[in-house]
Amino acid sequence: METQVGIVGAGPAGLLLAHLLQRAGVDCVVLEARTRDYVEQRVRAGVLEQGTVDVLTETGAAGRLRREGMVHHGIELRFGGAGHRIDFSRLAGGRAITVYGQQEVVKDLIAARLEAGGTIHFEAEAIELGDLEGGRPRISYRAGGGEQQLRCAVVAGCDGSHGVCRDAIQAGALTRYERDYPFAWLGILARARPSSEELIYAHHDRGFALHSMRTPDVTRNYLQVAPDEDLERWPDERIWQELQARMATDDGFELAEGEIFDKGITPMRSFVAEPMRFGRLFLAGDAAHIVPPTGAKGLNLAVADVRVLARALQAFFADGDERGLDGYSDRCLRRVWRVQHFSWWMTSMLHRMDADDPFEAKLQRSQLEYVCRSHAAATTLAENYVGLELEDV
Ligand code: FAS
Ligand code: PHB
Repeated sequence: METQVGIVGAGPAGLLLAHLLQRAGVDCVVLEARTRDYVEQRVRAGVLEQGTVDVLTETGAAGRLRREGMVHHGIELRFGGAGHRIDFSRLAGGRAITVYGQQEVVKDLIAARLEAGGTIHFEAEAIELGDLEGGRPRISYRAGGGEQQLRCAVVAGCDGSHGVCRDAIQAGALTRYERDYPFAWLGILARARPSSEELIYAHHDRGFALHSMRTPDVTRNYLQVAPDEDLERWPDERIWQELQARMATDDGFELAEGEIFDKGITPMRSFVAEPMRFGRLFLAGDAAHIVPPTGAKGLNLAVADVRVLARALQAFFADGDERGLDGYSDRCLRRVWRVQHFSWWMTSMLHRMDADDPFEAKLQRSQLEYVCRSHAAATTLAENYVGLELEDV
């Protein structure tokens, strides 16, 4: 099989890239190891930056998002028994976030690609990449019980943090930056109505908690737990008890409870691979970087990468102009490190770091109070949270 761009992975990065390239008349093939059903059911992120909503809207993939997404103009930081609102309208020039499940974005992009006559090869697992430094890289993949080959001019490695593309880069050509956090998130989906208009990020002596949502009848809540926590030790009633304790306020706030129908534990780590390009291979999304979800950036950073990559590929295939491709890695890494810093900062400010370090706890409290009192500090949080414009980074 031959194409211009071979895309490995049908997550948000791979699917949005295919969507943008198809609109630009660039031929591409998407290889996805899992089934369509699996990728459309996989529960992950839920907060879309303004820039992510804008690119989906501009490219005609936001019909359902505009109807069903929940637009929020702020978040609440909760600590010391009280809540403090960060007002995006006042602090971030009216830019907002939209709460809409990642799997819904994935469903919409798959539908958009198939409606436009594009193909996605599901249950097609890339197993090896070759000739990345030549003009016609090769992707070997397993599908239909046999091994097949895809020849292309460029490979887009959008296969997430456990894919094959990053590992295809020869040793020594890649620098890895890593930080693991001494905790994880226990996340649930519950049939309960949201207990607030906006997301609540709670800092508490018992640990961090987050109240988020998916629809007017489904909430998404997270608890800080030990990195090696065993889900078996968290029956539903214990989860609700802990959420209520950490979300409590002096004026008697209570979280609406309901049937928990999804439960999972997500490790917390920061990771960056530099550069994001090797020959004709371009990494995008989780294949190149991981952020702790406290800043709600994972999905949005993947989208920002492919917006830059799509423009560069369009110029390359239209007029042989390689400047965008040559600048891709540096351009994206500027944003990656901005987002890494913001996600680390939110994580450090809001999680119980080390129970035996009262000095750390006092620093956190001072940081939280400053962010809620200082216009300058609140603006920093707001503009990073709603997402900085591509050009501004
Ligand atoms: P993805 O991982 O989404 O997609 C990669 C795709 O490549 C997958 O479909 C995979 O099946 C496929 N693939 C892998 N290897 C392949 C191969 N060899 N051949 C073919 N296909 C292959 N972010 C938040 O903001 N909030 C959250 O709550 C949150 N929760 C998360 C929970 C988990 C468990 C994970 C892993 C991430 C979470 N994130 C969250 C971050 C998440 O949103 C990611 O940033 C986002 O999925 C990145 O998108 P992609 O780069 O497209 O990678
Ligand atoms: C979510 O709704 O899944 C979510 C929201 C905010 C975060 C992380 C996850 O920071």
